[in-house]
Amino acid sequence: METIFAPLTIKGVCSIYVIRISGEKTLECLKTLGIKKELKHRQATLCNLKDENGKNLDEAILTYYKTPHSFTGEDICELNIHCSNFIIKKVFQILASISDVRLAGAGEYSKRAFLNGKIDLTQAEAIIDLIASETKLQHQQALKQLKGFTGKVYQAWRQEILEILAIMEAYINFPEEEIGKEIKDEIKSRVEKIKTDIKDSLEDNKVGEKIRDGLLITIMGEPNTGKSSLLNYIAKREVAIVSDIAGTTRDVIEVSLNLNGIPAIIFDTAGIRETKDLIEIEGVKRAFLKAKEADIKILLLSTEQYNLTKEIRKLIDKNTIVLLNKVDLINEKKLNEIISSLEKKLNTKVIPISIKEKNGVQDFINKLQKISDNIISPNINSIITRERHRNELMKSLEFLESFSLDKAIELSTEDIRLTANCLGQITGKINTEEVLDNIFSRFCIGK
Ligand SMILES: Nc1nc2c(ncn2[C@@H]2O[C@H](COP(=O)(O)OP(=O)(O)OP(=O)(O)O)[C@@H](O)[C@H]2O)c(=O)[nH]1
Ligand SMILES: [Mg+2]
Repeated sequence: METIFAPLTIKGVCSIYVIRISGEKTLECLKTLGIKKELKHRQATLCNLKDENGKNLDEAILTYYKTPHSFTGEDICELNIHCSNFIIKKVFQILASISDVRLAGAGEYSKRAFLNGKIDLTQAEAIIDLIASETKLQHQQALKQLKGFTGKVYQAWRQEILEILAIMEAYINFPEEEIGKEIKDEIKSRVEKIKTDIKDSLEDNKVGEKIRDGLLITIMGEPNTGKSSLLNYIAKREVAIVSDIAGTTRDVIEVSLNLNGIPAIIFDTAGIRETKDLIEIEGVKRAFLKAKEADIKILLLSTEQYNLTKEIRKLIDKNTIVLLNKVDLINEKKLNEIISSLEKKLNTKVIPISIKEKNGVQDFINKLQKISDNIISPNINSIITRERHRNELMKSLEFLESFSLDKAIELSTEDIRLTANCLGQITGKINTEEVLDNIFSRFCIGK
């Protein structure tokens, strides 16, 4: 296999730039860079790098990892060089001039680590998640997965399935033997147990995926109630255009948020109303779609506009926060009247706010955090963190559900074998090039 090299850091205004070399020719690469010193495993060594004419190029710190005790399992050397365009270019040129040495492709280090059995696929995915993590929960989840917690669960299920498979295959190999009742009962109860475990893991409200991708929060309401003003307030910047013209927002505008460690994406949408304007019609359609896929909906009414159409009312559920904005425009008596009439009609609490005067907004944020917490907390330790894993588990469950010892043994064994395949796909015990390419192509160079 070719030896590969790539930067681990980005060129910019910084002092040190790190290049990793991995593969059989790592030591030859170092020699070509003029390094004569003997390098010790996992030890940093100060070295002089030379150019192709043997002239001093840089003073660098090199860390060497001897195969198989490295990230990729191959010989690795990490060069900490000075971040100069000239030095970087020279080192790249010198390395690329060696035969069978080339620049690494996207995700190639992690792919080699996987192929050499250093990490499983869930751990490879966790590397991407860890690097992308922005909130405490994302960080915790990715780290747990990187430590192998997720992979171990899938592995244990697969192992159990493989043991059941072994028992059943023995009977296929010796057809004259009848499966005794005791063994049948044992197989049945072991299959039942895994089925329950997989079912339980699937009933997690997709919290693992929500932690990765963020809770979806949609602000909706009639035109001019202050939806864009609310988004800007939450985002602490002017992301959306605010105006007193009804129908200002026509597309979906999104902002990422960190709700006390919980990642979220909040969407501002077009004001919902009947209109003949084609662009606005499309905006309203998108607003409804966003409201439907949201984990949390914020229905924004205003003291100028608090009538509710049937369509909007239908969208209200237990994860909807109803806000009455622009309370600065009316007196307290009128406000109390409106609030109590709305609460009676909608059978839910209505929070009065004035975005203009920043009144009541904290009550709203507290409520938003409480609802987010209620969605995430019950399943905070869910195992599934990606749709890919969920799909394989759903397929596994289908095979286990179709499994029955009343079928011909060859058929029931096939259900178990297919279950093992699906579970194997998650950690990569059974790998198809397609799955691998799909996963590693999401990495960038140097990972
Ligand atoms: N008095 C008062 N005016 C407000 C308040 N919040 C927003 N506004 C004003 O209400 C008008 C509409 O605000 P937007 O945020 O554009 O409303 P919107 O709901 O996004 O409107 P569309 O995009 O048309 O659906 C603007 O003139 C805002 O300045 C408030 O708390 N009090
Ligand atoms: Mg708007």
